[in-house]
Amino acid sequence: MKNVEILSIGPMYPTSLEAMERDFTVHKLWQSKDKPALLTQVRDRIRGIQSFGPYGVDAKLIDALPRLEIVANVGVGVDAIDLDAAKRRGVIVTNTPDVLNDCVADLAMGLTIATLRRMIPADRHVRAGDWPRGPMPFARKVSGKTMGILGLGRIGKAIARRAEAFDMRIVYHGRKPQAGVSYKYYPKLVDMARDCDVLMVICAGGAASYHLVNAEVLAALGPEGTLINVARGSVVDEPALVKALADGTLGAAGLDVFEAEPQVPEAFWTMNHVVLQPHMASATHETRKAMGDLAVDNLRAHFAGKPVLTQVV
Ligand code: 8YV
Repeated sequence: MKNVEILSIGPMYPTSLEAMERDFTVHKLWQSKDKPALLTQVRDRIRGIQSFGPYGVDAKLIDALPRLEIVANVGVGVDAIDLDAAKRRGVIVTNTPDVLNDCVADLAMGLTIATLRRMIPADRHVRAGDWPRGPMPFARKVSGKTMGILGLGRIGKAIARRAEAFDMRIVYHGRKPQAGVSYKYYPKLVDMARDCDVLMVICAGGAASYHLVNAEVLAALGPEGTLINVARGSVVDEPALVKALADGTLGAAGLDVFEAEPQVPEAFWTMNHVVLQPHMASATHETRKAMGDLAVDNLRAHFAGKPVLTQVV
């Protein structure tokens, strides 16, 4: 397959990249000092793109590559890929579902515990030598609380299983109730927010979920409520979140994702009731390798004339 040329538009796990470079001729756009020049040079030969979550594939890029057949994304979310443009051109798009469920769910629980139990301020309290001067203020209990899951998909269910082990009560909101699920379903997000202690955001990003978590939902979650977002920054109205946290309308937040990553509103930096992560949920050696390998397997399957493994469109 060495004669097949692939455009790599974002980094991936080193051994997966090596594997892709063994099988294909790979042009690494993300390493190029002159991206437009590289694109002009290779555009007529590129048959596949390997993309990575935040590095989008827009209609302009798809249309600039006349021989493009497949976009293999490293990541389950494909909100940064123009799926309509891909469909119009008959370009296959694949993602990396399931292999990241555990890690994203683990971090979601970690953020929940760290935020409610105030683990980051407590760590700072010890490091600053403040302990001998007095104890930390009390935190909030995790076990027994109600977690409202926005988006009970594969990862949402993995989070729910973990939360159940903490004796949390699980409720959920999504477009429709799911057959075979015993958790209570809320047709309206704002009603679920009013009834839960922790609002866990794990729905897909994109136009359909844009700013679903707005000022009204945050107010319903309330001064003793906690927002955890391991989905996409775009699902939450970020200025409304900053305001709700600043004026105490909302209790606390644990955030792995932001609206304009890697930019994080400076207002969050000094908030002790907010735990911040730089979009890390899938970022373990094991999972990033599994995601990279799956993307390469999709490319291999396609260029061997076989069906791809995890097709989105
Ligand atoms: C990645 C993700 O961190 O799979 C996704 O959709 O959000 C994460 O696993 C992302 O692709 C890179 O930011």
